[in-house]
Amino acid sequence: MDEKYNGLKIESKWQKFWQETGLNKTDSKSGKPKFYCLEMFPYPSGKIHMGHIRNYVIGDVITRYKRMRGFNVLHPMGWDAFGLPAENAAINSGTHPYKWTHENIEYMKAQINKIGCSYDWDREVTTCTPEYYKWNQWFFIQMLKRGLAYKKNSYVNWCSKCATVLANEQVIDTQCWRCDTVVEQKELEQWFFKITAYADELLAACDTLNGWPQHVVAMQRNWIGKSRGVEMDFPVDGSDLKIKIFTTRPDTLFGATFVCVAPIHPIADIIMDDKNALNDVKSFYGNEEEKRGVFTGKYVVNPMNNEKIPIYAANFVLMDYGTGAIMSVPAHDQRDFDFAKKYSLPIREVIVREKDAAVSTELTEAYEGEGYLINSGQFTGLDNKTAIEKIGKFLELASVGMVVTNYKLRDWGISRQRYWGTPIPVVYCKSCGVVSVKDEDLPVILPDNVSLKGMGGSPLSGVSDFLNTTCPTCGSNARRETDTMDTFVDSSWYFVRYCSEKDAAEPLNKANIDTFMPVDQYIGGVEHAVLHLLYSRFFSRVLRDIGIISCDEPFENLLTQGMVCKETLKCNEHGWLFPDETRNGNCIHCNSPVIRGRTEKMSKSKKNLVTPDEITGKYGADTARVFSLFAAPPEKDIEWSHQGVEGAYRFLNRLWNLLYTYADKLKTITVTPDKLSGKLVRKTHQTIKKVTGSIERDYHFNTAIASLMELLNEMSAFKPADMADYASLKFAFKSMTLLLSPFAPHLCEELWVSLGDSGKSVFLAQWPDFDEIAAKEEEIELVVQIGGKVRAKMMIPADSNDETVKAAALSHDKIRDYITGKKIKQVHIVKGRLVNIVLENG
Ligand code: ANZ
Ligand code: ZN
Repeated sequence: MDEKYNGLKIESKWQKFWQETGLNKTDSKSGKPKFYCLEMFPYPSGKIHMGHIRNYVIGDVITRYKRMRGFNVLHPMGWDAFGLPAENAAINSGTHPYKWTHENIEYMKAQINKIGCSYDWDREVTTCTPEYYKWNQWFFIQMLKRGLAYKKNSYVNWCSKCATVLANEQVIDTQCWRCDTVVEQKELEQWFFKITAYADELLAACDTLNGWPQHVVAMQRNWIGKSRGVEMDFPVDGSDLKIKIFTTRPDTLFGATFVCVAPIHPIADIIMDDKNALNDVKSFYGNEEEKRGVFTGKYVVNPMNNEKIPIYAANFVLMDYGTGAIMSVPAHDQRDFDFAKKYSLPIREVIVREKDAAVSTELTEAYEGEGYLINSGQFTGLDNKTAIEKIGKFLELASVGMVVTNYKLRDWGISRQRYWGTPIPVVYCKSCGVVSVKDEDLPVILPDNVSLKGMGGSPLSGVSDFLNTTCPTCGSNARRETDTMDTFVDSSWYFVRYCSEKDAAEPLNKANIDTFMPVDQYIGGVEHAVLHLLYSRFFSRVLRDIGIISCDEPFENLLTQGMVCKETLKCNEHGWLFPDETRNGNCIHCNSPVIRGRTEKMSKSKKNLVTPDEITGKYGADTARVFSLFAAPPEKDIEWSHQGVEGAYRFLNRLWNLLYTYADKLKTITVTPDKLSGKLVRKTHQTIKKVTGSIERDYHFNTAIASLMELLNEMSAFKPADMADYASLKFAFKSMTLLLSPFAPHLCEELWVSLGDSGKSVFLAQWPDFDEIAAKEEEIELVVQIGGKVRAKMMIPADSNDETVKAAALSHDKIRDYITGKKIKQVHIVKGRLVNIVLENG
């Protein structure tokens, strides 16, 4: 052991050691219970940021801890490697996406390895490789066979100047990212996955996601958005046309004072002559901030009361939900209320809070709550829940309506008119139509001789030797599909691929998958709380139905980690500033005072980024790890602070220095824990208990580290006098090293060697057990007096404070009898000896 702690020097050594000795590898056939620990894999953008680091370090601590607890842990890592940034880099700088991506992966992998994460790289997944995306294609074909993949028309963003389809990310404030042309909507035929076929199951299973943060489960439920309501026809006055509306509130039918259709509803064009006015509303379609509408000039008849009410085209009515048309009840729906106020339409109350209550003289807002019906013909007086059922039935009997269930969830559009993605494995044949590529011809390889100038439709349509092929069925000339898949497809099943090794003969071996799935602990950012998780839950069910996996839910437990934040600096003139753009509190460009801004998520644009290299390069990975784990529990945001990093670094140094002073002496001592006693031994047992508890209880690593810091204080204060003391100290050091090892793995390997009795990696050792009795506080005997007479004796923890001593004395069995019904004047405590209770009048 060197005299001075040097993180950099020891870290690369141990990282190499772990790789070479296969310590991070997972054996699919191990007899131990399995634990699958997974962090969301990164997009290889080129740089690892502190958010990644925090994510991986949390996963690594769990992994190392579980291994020491005897689990066979699967802890893999890979790359979500298809996607737009690589393609944009190609368009902008001419680097091929393949080259760009692979260089980034190499670089990032080195960065990840530098923080000492124990990944089994033999299972590395890179989604842009044919070995991987072959399976995207195979799943697609399976889904096509089952009617779970289909084509329909849908809109894409189109830049007429560049003559290209734009991804949503390439549309900036309604304009093309490259040429600022206003983006149009163009209708194209596209591929969809029928996630709606699983809507009910995905929703019902939300109740089983007990290991997820409940706000994330709520987001899943909302996104699926199941609602039961009524679809009913309103005949258009003076014509044969009908408008079908969807409502969840048929109980308010007597309060409908107008009907609204989406401006892009086909009927709007039919019934409305003033196209300019209609187009104006269309241009505000879906705009959440402003409600806009226009009277169409026509009326419908409310089939319930035969009342004639006007039809409006309104921007807030969406075409792809329900029927694209609604009945508007301003008294009981706030949006309708706002609309009615704006266009001076009548507002009629039909629900009141108390039975038979009078209507309000003037409503200032909609009443959306429960209540009783008024002004509602034969249904007047019913409570509204009953009325919903009765009116639903009534409408069905009268054949004007039907009770239906609607979902907000839409089928998943997976077609992308992009290059850097998985080719969709179908061909178009003049005689056979849409034909899937045969399994034995998979993968359909993404060609690399493509010109990426950012012009035209799908880049693949310009590659003639890709485009032109023969039909798998009839052999005549055919054309390949040139769309590629949404990259969310890649990330919807990568965790299944990890269950077998990279070069496995059977990449989706069922036995391997059944060994490891489901993921026991998934860790990632809350920004994926809806889509990625929902798509993965959907894919898992499809894979289950195909027979690939056996579980329903892919992720047993989910931890959404908080963000890494830092203070921002700003100059009125020069905007955000890097710390080194300031001097003595002033901007170096203009010398005006720097404004210390809010603490915000680290980002390049706010110039408050700290790179992992800065920290690992200066202090070493263990400091970076301990700081990021100590700053807050994993689910909370952490604020980056230089003092915090320094504090973590000091802690590790103190531990190192302390062991250095004792190392030679301790090396030769053997420890038999159950023969030891004393304050330090007790503290050690208590620390084992606390650290284990903090990890088991929601991974509260911050309190675990705090307990270790406390133990170190006690160890520093300890002055060993004899061999027994040295044995106690060694026990404390060994326990400290084991407990700290998931957090600061490199340092602890080094300490473990210096403690000297195994010569093996600390990670091959068992997690320490504590002894409940040994962990118990030392107790002392106190005399309890009443008015100076000894009445009882009691045992109490030696370092109890006065409050505790007083409470214990007053609640003592023997004392209670003397004091019940009496007033206590004073309680006098002589530390370590006695408690005297002085009673009033006594
Ligand atoms: C009349 C009514 C009265 C409504 C009332 C609400 C309150 P959820 O629960 O989300 O399914 N709606 C229906 N289709 C719509 C569309 N395409 N665009 C915009 N709004 C639409 O909401 C269903 C309610 O949202 C429906 O019930 C309808 O307004 C509106 F006191 O009908 B309701
Ligand atoms: Zn453009």
